[in-house]
Amino acid sequence: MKMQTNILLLVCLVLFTSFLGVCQAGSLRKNFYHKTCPRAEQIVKSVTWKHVASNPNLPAKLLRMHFHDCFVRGCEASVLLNSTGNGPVEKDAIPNLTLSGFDVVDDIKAAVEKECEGVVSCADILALAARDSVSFPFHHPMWKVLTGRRDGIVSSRFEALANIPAPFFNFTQLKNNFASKNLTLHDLVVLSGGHTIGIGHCNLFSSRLYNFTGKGDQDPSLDPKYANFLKSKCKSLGDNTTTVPMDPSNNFQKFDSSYYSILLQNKGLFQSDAALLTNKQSKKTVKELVNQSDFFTEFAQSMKRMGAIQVLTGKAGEIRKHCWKVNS
Ligand code: HEM
Ligand SMILES: *[C@@H]1O[C@H](CO)[C@@H](O)[C@H](O)[C@H]1NC(C)=O
Ligand SMILES: *[C@@H]1O[C@H](CO)[C@@H](O)[C@H](O)[C@H]1NC(C)=O
Ligand SMILES: *[C@@H]1O[C@H](CO)[C@@H](O)[C@H](O)[C@H]1NC(C)=O
Ligand SMILES: *[C@@H]1O[C@H](CO)[C@@H](O)[C@H](O)[C@H]1NC(C)=O
Ligand SMILES: *[C@@H]1O[C@H](CO)[C@@H](O)[C@H](O)[C@H]1NC(C)=O
Ligand SMILES: *[C@@H]1O[C@H](CO)[C@@H](O)[C@H](O)[C@H]1NC(C)=O
Ligand SMILES: CC(=O)N[C@H]1CO[C@H](CO)[C@@H](O)[C@@H]1O
Repeated sequence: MKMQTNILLLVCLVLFTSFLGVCQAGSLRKNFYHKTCPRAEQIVKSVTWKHVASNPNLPAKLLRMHFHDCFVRGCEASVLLNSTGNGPVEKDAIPNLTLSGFDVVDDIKAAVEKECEGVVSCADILALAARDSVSFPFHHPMWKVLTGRRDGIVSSRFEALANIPAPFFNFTQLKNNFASKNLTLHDLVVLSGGHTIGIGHCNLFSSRLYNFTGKGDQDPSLDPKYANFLKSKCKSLGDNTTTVPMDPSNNFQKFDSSYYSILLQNKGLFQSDAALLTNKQSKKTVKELVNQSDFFTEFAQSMKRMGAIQVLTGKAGEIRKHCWKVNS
């Protein structure tokens, strides 16, 4: 993997001088706004950091929002649209019930618009804000974000439900879901590491505690002591208000490789987490990613691939004036 990446980099470097563009994801580019809005990325970062400084839960919200955006119609900010009465939008879909951070995106957009009106897309703002929020404690960018995305004009709840993987998915379903976005098994394991930060609602995993096969039983693949802890938090199957940290090992706000360590201790919160141990190849990758510097390197690569899913570029789509509604 490392080797391949290095060779690719080398090939890119050689080709770069003669054929600009070959090594870009789609037609996204590094610093797309350097002429049209030179301070855009700086503004996104400073507004994001201002918010994260007072809300350490924000990185998890923005990272998940970017993931959801990219998996439905591609990274084109459809996740940010509010319903206009013409049917339910992505925000209204079940997986979105717990998304938040929309107000932060709106705040960033307002600051960017003040500097350069109608230039910077909401899709790019979301991609940058996800990166910048996670990077805040590290004081440097944890992955590169190419820019030049444009905003879509459609959002539907139906599509969100059909495209976002569910927490009860098994390995095959997860792999197929990622393959449908041209993401590999490796990307699946690496990006699942996003669950090193943030929280999960009880009802999304409590069947593992109380009724795994419909016989009032517990998921045998879940560590029994951890299951007891979870039961002490989640008192019933239908509890949709209580939340627990997804990473029980240390600080659930800390972006690190501990997701893989707890997974190997059978403390993955969702069935979709535990499922990564049910396949030989993916289990091997889980073990490799316990190494934090390897996880960070691989996460950067996979985020770049996720951030390029079905992007709108060139003259496609539009640059929204407000992230919550399409231009009229
Ligand atoms: C592999 C398939 C995935 C499934 C089935 C899945 C499922 C879930 C579920 C059910 C939650 C809990 C939501 C809640 O109860 O509020 C969650 C949270 C989260 N997910 Fe995923 N997810 C997946 C992949 C990803 C990816 C690729 C990322 C980003 C790289 C990601 C980042 C997050 C984050 C940061 C949270 C915490 C959100 C918060 O604290 O509010 N997930 N995920
Ligand atoms: C759009 O929806 C969000 C919640 O999804 C809400 O907080 C916000 O006020 C709405 N914005 C407008 C302008 O209606
Ligand atoms: C995964 O789930 C699908 C759909 O429910 C099912 O057809 C398949 O048999 C399951 N695969 C495994 C390995 O359990
Ligand atoms: C995946 O790649 C194929 C072949 O290049 C392409 O036709 C398809 O649109 C891609 N799908 C996504 C979701 O990017
Ligand atoms: C457990 O699942 C079975 C089968 O789906 C169902 O009949 C039963 O009502 C469930 N038990 C509880 C307590 O919900
Ligand atoms: C939580 O469950 C209650 C009772 O089943 C239901 O009325 C409510 O709409 C649910 N809330 C959410 C956010 O799903
Ligand atoms: C983690 O991987 C890096 C290189 O990928 C290596 O230099 C380092 O020794 C590894 N750390 C551990 C604890 O194995
Ligand atoms: C955060 C967010 O936008 N949540 C919305 C999810 O969808 C429901 C309707 O199904 C809205 O009431 C929430 O505001």
